[in-house]
Amino acid sequence: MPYTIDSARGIFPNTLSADVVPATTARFNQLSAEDQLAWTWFAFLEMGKTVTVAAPGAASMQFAEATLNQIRQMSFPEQTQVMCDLANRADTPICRTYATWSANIKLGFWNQLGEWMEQGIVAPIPSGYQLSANAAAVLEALKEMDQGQQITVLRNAVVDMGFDPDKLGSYDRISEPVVAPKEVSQRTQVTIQGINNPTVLSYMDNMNANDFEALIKLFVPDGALQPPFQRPIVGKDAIARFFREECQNLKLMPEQGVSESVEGGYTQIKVTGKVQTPWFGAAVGMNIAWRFLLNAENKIFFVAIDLLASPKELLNLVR
Ligand code: 45D
Repeated sequence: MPYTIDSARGIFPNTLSADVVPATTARFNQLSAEDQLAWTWFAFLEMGKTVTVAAPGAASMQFAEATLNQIRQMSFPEQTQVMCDLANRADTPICRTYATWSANIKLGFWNQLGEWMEQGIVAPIPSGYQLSANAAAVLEALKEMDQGQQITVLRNAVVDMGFDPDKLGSYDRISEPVVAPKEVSQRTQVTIQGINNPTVLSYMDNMNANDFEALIKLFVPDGALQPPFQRPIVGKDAIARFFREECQNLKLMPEQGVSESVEGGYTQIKVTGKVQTPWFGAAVGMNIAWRFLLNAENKIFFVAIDLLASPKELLNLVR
């Protein structure tokens, strides 16, 4: 076989992803817990000037409800302690519960706490809180980014909090209920300038329809999917789980692409375009590249999803 997952990761090496995101996340993680909470608060207020978060429905939030109510009953100092524990990734019952949640449940949990902080139900960031010089510099860096990059930094901050899931041992993962795929009559079809490969088109259309069963059939059994700034997820079972847990109600809007035959009957295809998350809807269009490697049977051996460095990168289809 001409490719391994590892070598596949290097296709279209000219693709410039937004390295500023992991760099900023690393700087954020160096801050004290107090600074992290205040920083996220200020970052969230900053974002709120231009976009609003779409709060998840009750069905998605039911799993966080018990913990949220527990926090609601606490005194302000206790609430502050819980939030610092989460930022510190401490070993507490709440931090352990948090670790079992999918990214969307974690985001919904913080979104609720943020609302309660605004309403005075949960301890606010003390008025006049002074960010450390480092934290202030990281906030300035965030302001320079495009919105897609900003929301990715915020998402990373939230996902990394709580007890380390790798240290939990075996546990039940808690994620939102899976929605039914869209009715066939409700589905839309993408068109991609320069691309007529049916697998790539079906990938986009099935993702947009939340039809994860059809979507996973496009992959080879030991295929891999690499989300932005992450290691590849390998194998159909793991990828299918990722689709159910993290990919509901995304909107993929691919625009253009380039396709090229490579060794062993494989085809490499790069597509660029926009992606919307249900959290922000049409208000935030992330600039994305998909780098596909398809085998001779036109099955997906590998696909990487990159958050691009700039809108200019949308036009970079260099092989
Ligand atoms: O600490 O083709 C307070 C894949 C202060 C699949 C707070 C994909 C205290 C394959 C403000 C309360 C998924 C890879 C905190 C495509 C405090 C595929 C709260 C890509 C924390 C295309 C903060 C999908 C809050 C992509 C509430 C790229 C923060 C999806 C909330 C990207 C932040 C989705 C939110 C992104 C961030 C979503 C809601 C980046 C959401 C980000």
